[in-house]
Amino acid sequence: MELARKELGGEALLINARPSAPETRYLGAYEVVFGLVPAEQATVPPPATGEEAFRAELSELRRQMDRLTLTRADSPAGPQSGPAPPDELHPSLTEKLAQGTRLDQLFRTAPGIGRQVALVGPPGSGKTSTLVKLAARYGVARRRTTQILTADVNRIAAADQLRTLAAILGIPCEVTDTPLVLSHQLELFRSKELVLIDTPGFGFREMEDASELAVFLATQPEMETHLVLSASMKPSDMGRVVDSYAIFRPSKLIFTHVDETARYGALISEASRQDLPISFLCTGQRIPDDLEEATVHRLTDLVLGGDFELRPMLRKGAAA
Ligand SMILES: Nc1nc2c(ncn2[C@@H]2O[C@H](COP(=O)(O)OP(=O)(O)O)[C@@H](O)[C@H]2O)c(=O)[nH]1
Ligand SMILES: [Mg+2]
Repeated sequence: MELARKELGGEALLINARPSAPETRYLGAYEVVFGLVPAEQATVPPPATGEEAFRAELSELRRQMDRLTLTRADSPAGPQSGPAPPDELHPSLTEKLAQGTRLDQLFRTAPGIGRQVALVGPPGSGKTSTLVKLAARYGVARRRTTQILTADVNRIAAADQLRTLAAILGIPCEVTDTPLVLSHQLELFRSKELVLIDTPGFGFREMEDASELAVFLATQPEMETHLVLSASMKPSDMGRVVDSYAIFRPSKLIFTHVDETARYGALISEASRQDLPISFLCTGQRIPDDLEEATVHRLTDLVLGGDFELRPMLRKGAAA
């Protein structure tokens, strides 16, 4: 970025970055394309020093990320159209609330990530974008040595998309097409302070294809697997997805698309039913801004904000 700004001026924008082809690698590890936007649109801050420079660099990265649109063509959990379906708490939860249990006692949160993290979940739930958010927040911002691995070789261009995003962050990204390769890579990168693994999204009818990867991840002692779910899913669909992903033995839940719904009953129901803590909430597409560490306070606030019928139940529980 520094060189580009020297040559092209403060408005230089990173348009593309990818690992160099073997024949041009002697020139450098990455091939980058810079461009200029008209002066009135340019918002690149003036060069700064120290902390300020680091922040400017981060916000520049963020701006670059925003320009890259991730595909969501295969998303069964896309934005809601039409009126929201009626909210539906799992009957056992409704019963507990009626008996006086407080809403905030029905679920747990466990924000943060371990050293080896895999994100699993249905297609379009937000695994790849969440992984990049985590890489920026827990890798780049904390200056940890980070490695991204992607097992998503099923979808055309999925790995390229992640590679591009990773290159912008300056994080190496390797494709891993079988659990055997993945196991070699985990060994190879065992000195990295953070290893993030992206996985393909498996639909209901594809869960059989998931079993080899699921067994591998579930039996890695150090692996922390987060199940990524769209908060805007219908409660019954979410329940089915969570049940089918049990083969991965996820230890935490991440809810994405929190900005696209006002109904959070399904989210709380599943967290409670599975007794799995919620680690993060994703509230939009911006990388890495739209990632929040889950807290009980924030979640109860969400539920009460969107679902007024629950208010008396919470009060009743609180009084009890
Ligand atoms: N509005 C909104 N969009 C999101 C959120 N998380 C991901 N997306 C978008 O959902 C689409 C699918 O995300 P992606 O990460 O590719 O899903 P994957 O198939 O599970 O890897 C992309 O367009 C993302 O930008 C979120 O929290 N809110
Ligand atoms: Mg993906």
